[in-house]
Amino acid sequence: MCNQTNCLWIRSRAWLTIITKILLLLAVGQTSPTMAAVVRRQLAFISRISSRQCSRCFYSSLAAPQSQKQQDEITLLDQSYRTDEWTNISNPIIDTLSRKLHLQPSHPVGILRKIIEARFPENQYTRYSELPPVVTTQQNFDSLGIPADHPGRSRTDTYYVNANTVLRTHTSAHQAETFRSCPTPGFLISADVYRRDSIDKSHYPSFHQMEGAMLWNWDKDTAQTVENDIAKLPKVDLVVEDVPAFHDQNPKQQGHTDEESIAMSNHLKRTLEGVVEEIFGRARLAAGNISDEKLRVRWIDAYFPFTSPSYELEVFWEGQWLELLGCGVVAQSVLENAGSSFASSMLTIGVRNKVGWAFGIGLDRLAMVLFGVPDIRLFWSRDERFLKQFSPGKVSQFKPFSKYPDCYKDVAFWVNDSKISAAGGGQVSTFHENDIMELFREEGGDLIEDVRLVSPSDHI
Ligand code: FA5
Ligand code: MG
Repeated sequence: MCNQTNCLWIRSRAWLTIITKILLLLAVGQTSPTMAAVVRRQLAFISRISSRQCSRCFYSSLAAPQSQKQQDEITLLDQSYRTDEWTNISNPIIDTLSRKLHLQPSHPVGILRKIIEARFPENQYTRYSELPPVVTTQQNFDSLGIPADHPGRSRTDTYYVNANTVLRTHTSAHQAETFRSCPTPGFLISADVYRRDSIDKSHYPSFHQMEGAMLWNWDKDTAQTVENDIAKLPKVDLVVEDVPAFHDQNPKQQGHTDEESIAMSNHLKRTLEGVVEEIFGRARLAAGNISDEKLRVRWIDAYFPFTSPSYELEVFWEGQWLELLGCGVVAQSVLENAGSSFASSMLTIGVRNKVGWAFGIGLDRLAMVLFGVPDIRLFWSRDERFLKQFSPGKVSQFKPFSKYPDCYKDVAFWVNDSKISAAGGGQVSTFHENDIMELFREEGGDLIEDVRLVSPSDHI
């Protein structure tokens, strides 16, 4: 029986058992070469999990880690931050902060960044790729009009350094400051971003995005100016399923004329179609696919609090639709408020008399397609057999260097009885599956491919 005074389960009345299925990846990229070593590592991991003094403490220790609770500071990239009850950053995440894969010229994510950047003329789009990942909640959420009760702000979805500071969850966190300070009409921001999420072959809690944006002066000629700029874009040869520029469910903004909204949406869409054609053309070549069938893409209406109208772009690849990016016409409120938190909290300078578009594209899943990498976690490998396969500016197909069959383990343990919710809504003590994912990742690292809740039961 656990006798720790801070153990949550002692105070709780009803109990729930969760049987969790762990898929241990016997791994491509793993350094120990023999099956025996792999199995030994798995068993050691399982026994570490099951030999904990009190399995109920899993949750309590995750919600308020002992080490972090006792210390009131956390060090991230050589800088100390005050911690509080919102702090939920685990050690594996701290380890990834310094990796900066998008800056490595021989890494697939870095190579892809360069390929995309090359599509955007340097004199029109300033590049930013070293903005630090620790940002304020003002930058990550408030500057973009993301409301206080948005599920993405909850502790179960976002890594909090403390109540006011997070690891950026998207590159849009830098939109406002960059709109203010950028010397060219457009910019590209590439960066590592962090989200608490489930673990599988295409999800990793750290990944990379590239943000792009373009602004025009807002005056009576804007629509015509944008139309002229569309005519200068390189022509693309794709099969495109489009949606109307705007309609009631995906409206233009008050103040924008129909012509302005349509012109900006078209400039945005044609620009991004060019990027996709380039990337997937290279992916086909690298994979030796010489079919002359045209690539299919489709635009879908979307919603983001900081753009309107908003869209997502998907590409049809290997038999399924793959989501690539979110984008839209920048909300005037974002531009008006841009810079308020940086100049002075009392002063809002804003970006006046400008209109434009923005997009955010995920780099990791695209790099998986481009380089034929089957698992997103391979990007974090430090194994030379992975890293040595790639060279700057070159798109090559990944060659698997070691493969073992998957191995499943079932683990049952007790947790606090509180609801198992999809999103915690910002509550500090609400249980969430992501907490368990984090726990397993902290113990087992990248050896664990997938953790799944198989059966919740309260009959034990
Ligand atoms: C955003 O992050 C918005 N900031 C995008 C945006 C920017 C919209 C500017 C409007 C204007 P979303 O959460 O959908 O949106 O992520 C954008 C892209 O990042 C996705 O399309 C996907 O390619 C990638 N992405 C999202 N989550 C993950 C993940 N867990 N792992 C890998 N890639 C991801
Ligand atoms: Mg999305």
